[in-house]
Parts: sequence; structure tokens; C-alpha cells
Amino acid sequence: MKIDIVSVFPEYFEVMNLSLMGKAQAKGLLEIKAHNLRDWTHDVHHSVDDTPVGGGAGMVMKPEVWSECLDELLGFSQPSGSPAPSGAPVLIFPNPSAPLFTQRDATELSHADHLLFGCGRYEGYDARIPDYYRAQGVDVREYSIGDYVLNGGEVAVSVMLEAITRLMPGFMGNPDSIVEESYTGEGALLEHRQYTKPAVWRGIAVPDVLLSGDHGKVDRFRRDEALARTAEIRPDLIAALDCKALDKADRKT
Ligand code: 6GU
Repeated sequence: MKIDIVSVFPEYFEVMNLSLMGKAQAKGLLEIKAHNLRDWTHDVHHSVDDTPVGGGAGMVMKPEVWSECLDELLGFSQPSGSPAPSGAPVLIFPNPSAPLFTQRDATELSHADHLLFGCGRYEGYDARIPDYYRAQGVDVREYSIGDYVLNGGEVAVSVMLEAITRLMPGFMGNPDSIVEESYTGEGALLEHRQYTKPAVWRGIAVPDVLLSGDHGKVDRFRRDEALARTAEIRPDLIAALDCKALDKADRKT
């Protein structure tokens, strides 16, 4: 998977060379390139933002700089009007006022060949930028990563990228570790709690059933715990559950 990221702080993404993401790049599974938006400016101050039309606090990122950058990275020829080249990347803008990024989005995007992230700063980017590229036939997404405000899109892009890339075939050492996680599948529940040895630690015992060796009982115990915890902590996930994802024993829980 090829990943381009545009930011006024491209150095931020040097962390992508660490850990599993770094290994995936070394293996050739991932190719991540961070670009500096200011490289597409022409003025002496390399300015990328301007005051909001209609008034208000803060600064808004200018459309002209972004379009020069995105045209080039998307492989658009100028003058504009040419349709999106086939195999054009999915264009993703982090935006606190957009729909929430979910595991479903991560799963879908883990199959893409090429992603292009545009990190906004300040009060955001001119709304015509995503509109324009959508009208050109580009698959444009805007996502928020949660109900809180960050200073810019860089952290949000790191979060989305980690969620996406770990789902790529060959990324994880043990692929089983991603199949039973929270938020996966139709019946997305919070995961059951985990324990390791010793069986008693500081006077606290692990639940007996987990030591029973009865896999059926262990599965039932974990499933019941997942349902109970989800109902308590995230009732919204229970409300969104597909009834078909529940078995007979679940319905009693
Ligand atoms: Cl995607 N961007 C910013 N700036 N803040 C956020 C966010 C994104 N998601 C949650 N807060």
C-alpha cells in the first residue's frame, strides 16, 4: 500500500519508521511518504492560510496551495477538468466536524492500494477543496476520530493509519490477534477481559472457569462478559447490534 501524507509538519510522521509500521515499510508492504505543503507555495512567506470569509477567529487553509499539491500527488494534469486517473488514491481529510472514523472504515481502507491524507491545521481547510476533488471523481473521505478537538490533523492521521495498516494481510506477526477484537464484525462488542498467569496474584484469583479447560464454557463466559460490559459501558453499541448477531443464550443475558 502506498501512503502519501501532506502536512505543514511532515517531520511528525517520522514515528512511522518505528515498531510494526517501520517493519512493514522495511518489508515493502507499506510505502509511506510525508510531504510538506509549503513546498507548493510561491510567496516568500510560504503562506498556507488566510482569514475566514465571513469573519471569525483563526485562519483557514487556502485552496490554491492545496490544489497545486493535490493535483500533483493525484496525477491530475493541469489545466483542471481532466477526470480522476484510474487507480487514483483515496483522498482523506481529518476533520473534527466530519463523521466518526470506525473499524468498518479501517477495514475497508485496508484493501486500498493508495491513500492520500491531507492534514489541516488552524480552523481547518477551505470547504471547496474536498468538494472540488469529489466533483472530479476522486473518492474523498472526511473523518473525525472522536468528540474532542486536536490542534491539527496529524495525530488523527496517525491514529487512522495505525488502525488501517494493521489489518493488511502480512502486517501482524499473528493474524489471529485481529479476528476477535472489539469493534470487529457485525456484532461489534467490547472485548472480554484478559488474564495471564499466575492464577492468584496479590490475593486476586482469575475466574475459575478460565482454568477449567472446558472451551465451550470459556467461550460462553467470555461472550457473556463482553455483552454485559458493552451494555454497561457502551449501550450505543448494543442498540446498534444486528439481532442476527445474537445467539439464544445471548438473548437471556
Ligand atoms: Cl480528524 N482533527 C482535529 N483537528 N481534531 C479532531 C479530529 C480531527 N478528530 C477529533 N478531533
